[in-house]
Amino acid sequence: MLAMKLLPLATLASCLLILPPANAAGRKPNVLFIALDDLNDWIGCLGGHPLTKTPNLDRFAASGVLFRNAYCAAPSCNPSRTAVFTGLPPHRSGLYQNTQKLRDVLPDQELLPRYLSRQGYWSAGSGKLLHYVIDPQSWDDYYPDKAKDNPFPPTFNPPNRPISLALGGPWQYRETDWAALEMSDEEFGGDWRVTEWIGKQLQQPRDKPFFLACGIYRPHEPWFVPAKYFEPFPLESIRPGPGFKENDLDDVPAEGKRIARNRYFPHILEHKQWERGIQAYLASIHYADAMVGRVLDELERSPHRDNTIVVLWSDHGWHLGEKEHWQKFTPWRLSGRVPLILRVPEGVPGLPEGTRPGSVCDRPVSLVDLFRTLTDLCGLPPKADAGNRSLVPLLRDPAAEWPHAAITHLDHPENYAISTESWRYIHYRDGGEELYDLAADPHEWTNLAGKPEHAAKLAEMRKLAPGTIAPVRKTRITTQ
Ligand SMILES: [Ca+2]
Ligand SMILES: [Ca+2]
Repeated sequence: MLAMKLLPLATLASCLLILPPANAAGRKPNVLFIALDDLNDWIGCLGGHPLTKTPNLDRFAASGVLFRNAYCAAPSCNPSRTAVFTGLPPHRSGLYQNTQKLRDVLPDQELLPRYLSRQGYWSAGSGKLLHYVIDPQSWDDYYPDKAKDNPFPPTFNPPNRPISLALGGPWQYRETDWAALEMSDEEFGGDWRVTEWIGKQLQQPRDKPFFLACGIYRPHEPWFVPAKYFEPFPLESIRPGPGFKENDLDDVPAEGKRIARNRYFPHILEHKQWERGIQAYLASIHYADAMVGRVLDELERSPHRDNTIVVLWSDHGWHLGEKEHWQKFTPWRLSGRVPLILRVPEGVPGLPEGTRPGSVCDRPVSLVDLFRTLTDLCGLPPKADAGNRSLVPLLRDPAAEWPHAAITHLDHPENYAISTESWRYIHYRDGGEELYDLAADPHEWTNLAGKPEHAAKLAEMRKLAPGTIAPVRKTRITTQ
């Protein structure tokens, strides 16, 4: 009798030993993580510019949840990406600027890919995911070469630069330049190579769930892309973005004017390059969209298609003359608002029903919440210090109650913007303030901060600021 009773127990034990390291529902889901660089809301499904052509982003949005009020943690590459990969916003990490080196400021922080690897995942990436470094310790594999800590594959660089925009002086970023290149995608290299490698990874059988991160560099400058991507945008059709308004800075405080007037826009006007710049940005977006399409197509024919969460985001937006500004680094919506789309298949531990195709969510969310969102979706323990806000309730019901605001920090701890669903508040280190009613004024043309009838709303928005704001943490390197 004793032997007969023990046998099933032994059998059960052996069954437990051969189960995969996943929950009872099955294997952990894979994550395909697609980052775009400097892409503002000029995508079809966000309606940012009437001429833009982004059929692949739009079809992906139609298959999942499109967040229409998603904001970066900071409107520049390094702090925005660091926040995504650590789960720490700048006001907690002290990393606010492009010049602060990740591993000087946060030597021991575990980044998302390493965290997932420690939970049984295979983590790999390609292209720009962090700020011009790979951080090799964080990945199991990386293309082109983890050992060289350079995330960029070979990319064609035209000789005799600049091509379109004369160099105005040492203040000008030398990559602010644009041109249509008479070559194929493959000859151009760059993001084509990144997406080629990502596509190959998607076709491989895997004995572990994967975290696969695809860093697409366009529409980051320089706006050189193959000529075919310029074709839908003839120069005579080009118009400024819908957010442009003459004299829009008249009601902006002094610190806002200082940030806006960074010399680029007058320089571009002087050289009669405004329309050409807009054309090149649209072409670069169209190219980036085609690269996204390559990855989505590879996922469609991948054996992992039905068990892969897809996340697509841009690190921040971009101005092309709006508020007399050309570039990023501003507190306004055009810099801070980003495309964010998630698609979750059925059977995922944190959301067994998956996302509903064609969903839109207007709640204000931050990219810094992606870390916790992914660990929740994958059924993994949350990273202890990465904040506790998860987007899963909104993936389940995009209209769910959401009492939170999104904070976007500029390069100084006392310069920040707070976004709710209908309002935006901007605070400057010298005490200057702006308040915008997004329902009536989506382009932030009319600053209501000084209007007595909006005093109560202003007071309400001020209270949403973080209670504690970390100072800028010093690094060994102080120049870019
Ligand atoms: Ca960027
Ligand atoms: Ca204005």
